[in-house]
Amino acid sequence: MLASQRLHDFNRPLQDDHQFRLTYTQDLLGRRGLDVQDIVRRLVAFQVAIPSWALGTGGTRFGRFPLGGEPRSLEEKLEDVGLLNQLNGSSNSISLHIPWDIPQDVAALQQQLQEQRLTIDSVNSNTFQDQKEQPASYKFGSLSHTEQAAREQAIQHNIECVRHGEALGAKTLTVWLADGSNFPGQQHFRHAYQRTADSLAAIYEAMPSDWTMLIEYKPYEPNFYSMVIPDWGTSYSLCQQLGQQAQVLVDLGHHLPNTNIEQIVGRLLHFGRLGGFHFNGSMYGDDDLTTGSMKPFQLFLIFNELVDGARDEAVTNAAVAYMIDASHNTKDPLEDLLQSVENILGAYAKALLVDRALLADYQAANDVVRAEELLRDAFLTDVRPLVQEAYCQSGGALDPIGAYRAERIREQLIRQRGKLSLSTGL
Ligand code: PSV
Ligand code: MN
Ligand code: MN
Repeated sequence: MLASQRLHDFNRPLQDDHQFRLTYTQDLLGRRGLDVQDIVRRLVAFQVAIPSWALGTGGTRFGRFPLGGEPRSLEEKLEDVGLLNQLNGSSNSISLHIPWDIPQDVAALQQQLQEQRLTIDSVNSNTFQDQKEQPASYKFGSLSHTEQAAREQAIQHNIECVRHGEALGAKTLTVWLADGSNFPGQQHFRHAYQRTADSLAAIYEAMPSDWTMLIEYKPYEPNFYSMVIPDWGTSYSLCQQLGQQAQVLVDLGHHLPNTNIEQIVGRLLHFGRLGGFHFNGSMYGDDDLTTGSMKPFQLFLIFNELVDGARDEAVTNAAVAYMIDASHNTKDPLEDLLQSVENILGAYAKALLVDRALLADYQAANDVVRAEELLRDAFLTDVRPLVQEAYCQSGGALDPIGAYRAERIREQLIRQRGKLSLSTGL
């Protein structure tokens, strides 16, 4: 844990410059009738969950090059998330992946969560790998498997995930299935879908009534001919059959190139089925790069839909869970997560600048150019002083990565955990 006095000392020499930039931004936006304090309050309240599997190096099926100081246990993962949250005040929860993160000492973990003011966001099941001593193999699928024993095993694993989550106060189960086929003819599309729907129904029934099941889709990989849940339409149809506690999860990297993700977000909001996000950056596919590193305009347009939906009384979508799903082999994962959160907050801040009434007028008048320019103007506004102010107001660092480096945190972690420590992950 970082002493808050250290962050205070770190911020002091940066305050003068920050205040200058903040005042300028406040004046500029004030002239447009925007309430900057309200925007900052919203940024302070906005929280993005950190996945346990992003705290170490990974995200490659080739070589893994450990950076050192990676968390070796769930307790150490919580420590890392607590640290991130101290630095930026925007990451107060962690997503777990079972069996990598099976809680051992539940009482001790509960206490740690309380001390670090963290919560467990979601529990992710893993039926894409075989575990030691597991009787049935997932080589040919899990919830969709042709053999009942494999399906049953996968169902029980998901229920077990819910039980682990319950012990720690989580309320969300995220299901991502690797099920699918690699060659034409390998799998009967309709039957595989139905087996999956039936398996999900068994899990859904075992879930407590205040839990949400998030169903993730992905068009390819590890199966390259067909995935059982390849697209939002399939996720949506499964949710419709399951009930109101089932919601679609949009992972930004799980789309074919050039997919209009913001429109998918708008559609799901319209249907009240947008359950959550896995934020990441994508150049080609499921690249799991830093959020906002590749397509910042797209990220802004996604937030534009979210803000629009939140302000529209006709939209009855339940709360959306925000998570990061990334994995790195070249960057320090903690620095990457700080960057990702900053880009997410920036995109959100920009979406809050959009004059929705004016946009609606332009749309009604089919003024294509003005409507587009309105969005571009918000996107091109420098909102960094607002994000920094939000960090500051939540007791964090004006420059989280700067503070992380100044405090030599990675070096400290290497001293504590060793140069070769490898965290469990993808
Ligand atoms: C695999 O594509 C994946 O990246 C999915 O996005 C899941 O959310 C994540 O792994 C963790 O299982
Ligand atoms: Mn994901
Ligand atoms: Mn993925």
